Parts: sequence; structure tokens; C-alpha cells
Amino acid sequence: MKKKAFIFDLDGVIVDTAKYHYLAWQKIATELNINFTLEHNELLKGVSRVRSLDIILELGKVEASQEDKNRWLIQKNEEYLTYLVDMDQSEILPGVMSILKFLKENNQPIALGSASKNARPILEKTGIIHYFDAIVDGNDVTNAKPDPEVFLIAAKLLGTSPENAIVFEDSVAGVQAANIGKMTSIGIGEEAVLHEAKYIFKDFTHIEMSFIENLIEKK
Ligand code: B16
Ligand code: MG
Repeated sequence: MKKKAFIFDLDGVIVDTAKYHYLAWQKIATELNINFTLEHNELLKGVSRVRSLDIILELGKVEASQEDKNRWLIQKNEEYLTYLVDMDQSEILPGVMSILKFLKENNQPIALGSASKNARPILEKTGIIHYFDAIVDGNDVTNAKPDPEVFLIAAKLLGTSPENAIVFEDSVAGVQAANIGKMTSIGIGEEAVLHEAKYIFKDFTHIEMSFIENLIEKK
């Protein structure tokens, strides 16, 4: 049995912050007269803040100066942060706590691998930061998902090879990053969206502990 590494994405996997990102971006899009739907929002999942703005501007065929872009990036994050003020443990998605506890009880290394620069305060507010042996977020990487950098750093910090790392992801870009990094990708969400993942579950309540046990014991 080889030492494993369990790497969790944050937004859309541990907490349902995707809805807050969406609302914050929608405000900017509305101001710019850009039609930005929930379907468009899928393109932003797992993608950095800077790239997200570019995608929205491309959707609206809007060309903007760097100065304007910088202003909108600040505005978006300020708006997003207002949704985090009252965040607590109740925002943790169903089934997540049981898996984190099970992994800890079984002495499995756990890391966060998120594109978000707001990851640490979210883990603190939800009271689960102590579950993580390593935290790699948007402040630590230069290449955004689907580049595997964030997960490769996480696996390294946990002292495991990429082949023995297991990644939970809700975004297409994140699943691709795990696959490119030769890790086991577990998609959390809709099969139609995440079909590139090795395993797909609608949410964590659909994952049996025997499935996790098998991953731990896999050679
Ligand atoms: P921030 P994840 C990602 O987090 C989100 O999915 C994505 O929608 C967001 O744009 C990105 O973080 C950056 O977040 O603006 O807080 O730095 O899913 O990789 O945990
Ligand atoms: Mg995500």
C-alpha cells in the first residue's frame, strides 16, 4: 500500500461559494451590459479571477484598458467578500465533513488545491482549516488550472507522487488539471459536465466510505 494524498478543491467542492462568485460577476456583467448566465458561469469554475474577467469580457465582446480591468477585479472581489462575512460551518457542502473525518481517522494526508486567493479565510471561517496538512491556493501558483501546478505542489508538500494523489474537483478545468498531472480525478457534480473525470459523484453524500477505503488501500 503506497502513501496517498487526498487533495480537495475549495469552491464547489467543500463550500458552495460558486453561487457567490456568480452573483459578484453578474453585477459587473450587468453594469457592462453583458448577458452572463449560469451556463456561462461553468466556464469560470476553477478559473483564476483575472482569466474569469477576460472570459466575461470576451462573451460581451468588450475591449477594456488594463486600468478598467484592474478596477473591475477589485470591485468583483469586494462584492464577493461581502458574501463571506457571515460564512460559517453551515456552508460546508453535504458529506464533506464525514469524508474529512474519515481520512483523518485513517491518518491520510489532506491538502487543499484551489485557484482562489480567498481560500484561507474561508477555511478559517468554516472551522476546518486544521484538517489540512497543506494548503495551496491562488497565491501560490503561477499557472492556473487546467495546468496541474496547484495539485503537483500539493502532492509534493504531502510527500506523495502525483500517481498516488486523489483530487476532488467540481470544475472541468480542475478535472483536466488532475488528469494532466496523472492523478486520480474525482468529479463532484454533473456527469454531463465532468465526464473527463475517472470517477464522478453528484455530491459527497453519494460516496461510500468503502470507496475511500479502496483508494487508500490501492497499490
Ligand atoms: P478568487 P476553486 C476558484 O476556486 C473558483 O472556482 C473560481 O470561480 C474563482 O474565479 C477562483 O477560485 C478565484 O477565486 O477570486 O477568490 O481568488 O474552485 O479552485 O477552489
Ligand atoms: Mg471549484
